[in-house]
Amino acid sequence: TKLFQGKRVAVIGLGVTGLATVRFLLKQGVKPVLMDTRLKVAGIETIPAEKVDGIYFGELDANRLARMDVLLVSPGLDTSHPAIRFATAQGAQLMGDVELFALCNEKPVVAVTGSNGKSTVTKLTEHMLNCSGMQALAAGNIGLAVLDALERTDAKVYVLELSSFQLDTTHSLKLRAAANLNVTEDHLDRHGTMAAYTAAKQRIYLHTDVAIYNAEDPLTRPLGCAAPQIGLNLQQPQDGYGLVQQQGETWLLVDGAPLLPVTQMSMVGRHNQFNALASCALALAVGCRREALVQALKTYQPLPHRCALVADHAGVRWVNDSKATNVGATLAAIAGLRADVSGKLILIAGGDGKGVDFTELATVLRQQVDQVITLGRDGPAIAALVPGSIEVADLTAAVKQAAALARAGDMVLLSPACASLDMFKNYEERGRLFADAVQQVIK
Ligand code: UMA
Ligand code: ADP
Repeated sequence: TKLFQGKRVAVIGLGVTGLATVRFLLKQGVKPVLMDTRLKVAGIETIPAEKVDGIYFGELDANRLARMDVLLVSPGLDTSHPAIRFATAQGAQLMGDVELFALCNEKPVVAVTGSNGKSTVTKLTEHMLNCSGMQALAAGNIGLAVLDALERTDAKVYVLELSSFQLDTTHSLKLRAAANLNVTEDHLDRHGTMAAYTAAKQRIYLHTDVAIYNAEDPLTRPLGCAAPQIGLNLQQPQDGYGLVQQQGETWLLVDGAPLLPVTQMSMVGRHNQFNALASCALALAVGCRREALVQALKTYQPLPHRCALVADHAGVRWVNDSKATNVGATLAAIAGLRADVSGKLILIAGGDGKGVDFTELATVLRQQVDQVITLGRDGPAIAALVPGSIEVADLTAAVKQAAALARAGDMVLLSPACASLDMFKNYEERGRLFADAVQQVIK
């Protein structure tokens, strides 16, 4: 309750994060000023107007901000906004909801960041700990605001998914273990450079007891971090983690001993073997039982829209990987699935590329994909990488085109390498429409 006593506090951004922050501050007896650059936001009516010190919509007022002592800024808002810069130059303290969580939380926490695989590792780690009877709760970028999670008395340990934006405004989060899964090009429209994006992800290691990184991705290697490190390496086991051959099968090697054959995991694909190792390392760091790791890996229900089989009809498999919103994710999906396809791999890609360079895709598309079908704003840029690509107007047309080409043994994979926002509400809607269109063509 001493928190922010006598201080003027602004909550900037009133989405999921902002509203949770306001609820938290009201409980602490703080009367914040609320702002959002949008003209209206859903859910604001749940906040009693008399309990706060004003609600301001529209462009941020630099002078109003400069009168504040503390700015609690949402992750969706660019902290390089001139009004925010002006206020911090006058001495206002900038922090995010995760920092506020860190200042108040007393339970053990593990956390995950990375360009791809965060949600999978977060949910899988939560499942492992719950299989071990530990009452874990996943929160953060996965959807449940960390300050709402803080109120949950049923939670005994937190598994946080942290975005680069959340890490940028977090300074004192103490972790039992931290994992940075990979760093590939994404969000450059906000971070500006790969160096800035990489540095934001490195912040996860600031105060951790164990630093888990991807030994095959140099950008994830902890810099200036004194904590014990675990490098995860699928090519060559190290630090007790990797893949080993045993009884003619490939097993996960976890903490120095074989754990389980990968064929017994509920998830497929090489990237998910990596995700499994990361989750095991995180879960063990907070005392998960080994048998619970095994049970969890066998029973984990993959999240929808991530390499999910939506139909298997006349020998053709249709896979929805709509969550692949950047190049790295699509490369992982192709690498993970290709070996399992006896016939042609037909890829549907395209959408909003967020200003990235697609050339990294070219070789893989030419060598591993048999037919590329593109749509969306940046569809033409992807089609231009591969001779013989087919450009279509929308997702339904893409599915029809794929159905006309597919034969028994083939796989049709929606893995766009792009955000969905040019044509859909979000990646979930894109994935659902894909599944619906598939049902139409196979019936
Ligand atoms: N916005 C404004 N003006 C404002 C505040 C926000 O225009 O004053 C816009 C933002 O640019 C953004 C949208 O409103 O387009 C939402 O931003 P927000 O900060 O209010 O977001 P929240 O609703 O609080 O949701 C955030 C995370 N969203 C972002 O970081 C953009 C959610 O992750 C997260 O689940 C939630 O907090 C709870 O912790 C979503 C996400 O898309 C899944 N994350 C990005 C990603 O994974 O790529 C980083
Ligand atoms: P995030 O929460 O980071 O977006 P998800 O677990 O939701 O990650 O997975 C998003 C996409 O990234 C999936 O569609 C999948 O194809 C791909 N992916 C998952 N794990 C990895 C990984 N370890 N490396 C690269 N790509 C991955």
